[in-house]
Amino acid sequence: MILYTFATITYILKLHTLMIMNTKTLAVGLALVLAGWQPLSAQFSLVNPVPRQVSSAEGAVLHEAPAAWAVVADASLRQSAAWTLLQSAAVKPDAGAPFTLTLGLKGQKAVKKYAKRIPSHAEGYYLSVSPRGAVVAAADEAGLYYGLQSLLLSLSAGKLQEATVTDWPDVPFRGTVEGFYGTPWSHKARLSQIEFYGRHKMNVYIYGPKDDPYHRNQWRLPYPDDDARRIQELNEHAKQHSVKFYWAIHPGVDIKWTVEDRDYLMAKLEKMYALGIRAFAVFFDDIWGEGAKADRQAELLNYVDDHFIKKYHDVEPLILCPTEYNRAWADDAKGYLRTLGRGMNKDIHIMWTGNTVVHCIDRESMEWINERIDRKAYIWWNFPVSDFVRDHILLGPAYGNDLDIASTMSGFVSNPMEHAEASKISLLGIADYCWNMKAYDYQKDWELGLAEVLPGNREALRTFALYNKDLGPNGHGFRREEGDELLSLVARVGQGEPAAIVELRAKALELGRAARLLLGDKSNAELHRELRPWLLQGCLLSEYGTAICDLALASRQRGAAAEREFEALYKLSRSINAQMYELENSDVRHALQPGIKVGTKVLLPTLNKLFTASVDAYNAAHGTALENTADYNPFRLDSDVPQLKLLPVSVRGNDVSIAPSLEVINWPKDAGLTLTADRDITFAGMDFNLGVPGVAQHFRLELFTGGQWHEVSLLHYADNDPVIHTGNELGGMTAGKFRLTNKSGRDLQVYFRHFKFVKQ
Ligand code: LOG
Repeated sequence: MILYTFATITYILKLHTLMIMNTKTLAVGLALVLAGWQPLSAQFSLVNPVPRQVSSAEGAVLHEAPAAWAVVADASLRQSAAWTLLQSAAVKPDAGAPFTLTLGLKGQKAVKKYAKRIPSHAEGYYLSVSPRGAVVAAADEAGLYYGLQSLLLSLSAGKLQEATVTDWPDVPFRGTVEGFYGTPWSHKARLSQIEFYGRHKMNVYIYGPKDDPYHRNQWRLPYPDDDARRIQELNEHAKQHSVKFYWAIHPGVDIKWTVEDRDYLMAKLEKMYALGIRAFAVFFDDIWGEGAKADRQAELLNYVDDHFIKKYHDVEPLILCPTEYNRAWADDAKGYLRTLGRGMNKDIHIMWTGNTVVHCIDRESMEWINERIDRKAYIWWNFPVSDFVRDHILLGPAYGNDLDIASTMSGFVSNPMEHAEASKISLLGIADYCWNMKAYDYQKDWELGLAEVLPGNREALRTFALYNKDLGPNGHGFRREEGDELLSLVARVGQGEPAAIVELRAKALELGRAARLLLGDKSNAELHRELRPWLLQGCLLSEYGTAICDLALASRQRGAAAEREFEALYKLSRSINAQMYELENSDVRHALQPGIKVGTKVLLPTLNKLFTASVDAYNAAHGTALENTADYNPFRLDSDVPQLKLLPVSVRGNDVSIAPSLEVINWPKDAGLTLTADRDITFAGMDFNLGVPGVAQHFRLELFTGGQWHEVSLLHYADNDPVIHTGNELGGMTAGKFRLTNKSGRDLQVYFRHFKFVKQ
């Protein structure tokens, strides 16, 4: 027997191919590679997450996969998720079949012979496959489920590979937290997610959508019957797929540290227990004030742990999402994190999003947090969540987390997009990352993710996804690679090379074809529904691109015909641009964060630049004054409030808005935000919402006009209304900039729910 991992196999394969190529016997060599090497790894290379260790007999050949098997297993396993999985397998059970499938847990008779080979890790399994039969011997029921899954995947191409596999996960808790703001997932989407997690060896789904009232704003109230029934069904479904269903409660918004509120919380948890839920989390994110006190939170969580979690013997360890859930907000002097670390029972997990709210995770930051909370942090990774950039859809791969930090964390869950189906593209990678970090290959997993959600048109989806990876400018400053494959082409376009413009045109065309094709593909109806607004925008962007490339080429021609052509293309480009803008403002937009954006990192800016350059060239040659701006934003935001300074400013007609933020804003005393225009504007009105009734008195709004700052009064519509406006005072005033300052003399905590002004 030889033992090697997949990395070694691939390496050997490459070496082999290279040697063969050197001797110039390519054809023979390739045949050898196919016949001699590839089959050895072929069937188990179908298994994802990549198993930790696979060994295969030297010279082994592939066999036909069995059509039926005689199953040997302890009767107690009939209740297990593995058993349910077995029922759905293509290979059918048949007591008389010559091929046997032996299943068992450590200590069970059926797998006694293999006891020593079972990994001593939770969820681990040992799998051996021979032409006569297969054995899955596992550390526990989850391991059995995963081992069986690996076996089924290896058989999925109809071939059987002789091999033994030893496998277990890197991270104990792997999965997702439905923890975003916005429309919660549908019941159907959740059922489908849970199946997906089971298939990809994720074992956690934390239910915590910010906009489920019974999770957050009305946490004291029990679920209405229909909702309760659905949650029950999700929990059952999760069990069948070896996924732990966590139900999370978010009481921090208005909790009082009284016995009465504690009892409300306990009563709600007991109700959920009665529904069958056996895993719980308590969230205190995005709040301030009373609810944010570390000692109180620790006391409450310990109470829940001692009097609820431990009262039962079948409940998973409790999870807390703290208020200071990232390093940028952690104030060592106040000691919030250390208070939790010291004061909270050691079996309670503490969630952590990394150095900032949205950030990749590295070793140094894990050491930093673990030391403070005196336990291994449970990662809440804010990717691919898009609730703060709802104009983008994120179809790129999951990359950027260190690959040597498995042992530093207790769990890793991703917070996905409200677009459940589209989220699967990156979730597939996250599942693999958590299972076997060292073997993680995000690019490979991205391809697998695309194929999984749309097998029939994966190429088109891939092309489309190339333009939907980055988030665009955002308050968290979190960006993703998009369009790197275009950069050398873009440089050539910048040099004015006509061949490059032709190539860019082809790229735009290719995007349009992909988007158009996908618009007609409803094989994954949910994915189609989620992508539709961006597909429509992709079609327009493609038309815009081809028009601008044609325009750029026409601008180089001389003569009356070329001039007519240029002017026609000019009109066309502007018309498409206007349609893109209209689409962004059509009924598919989101009220708080309007817009539907595609290709914003490289393609769109390149096209806009090419448009401007071509129009400038034309104007210079013809003495015309055609408007040359394609995408122009006259406003710049500056702020010494760290959480505000990166927020993008958008202009729609006469409306100018600063993007909202979802988190609590720590607004230092005397700090402010300044919005500068590149010319004077006349104001019609302004309103903004800092989430706190009465807070207007603590802020000063000033306009810079006539060389000095001019104060404008701020008012609330009503005592209990947080919205702030400028009454009649602002209308008609002209200024080049304004600033809003915290004049209260102390640091303030507010939200930044919306900020808008209208110009005349
Ligand atoms: C929220 C989360 C939201 C995410 C991204 C945590 C712990 N809480 O700023 O609900 O989806 O950021 O916007 C958060 O991340 N607050």
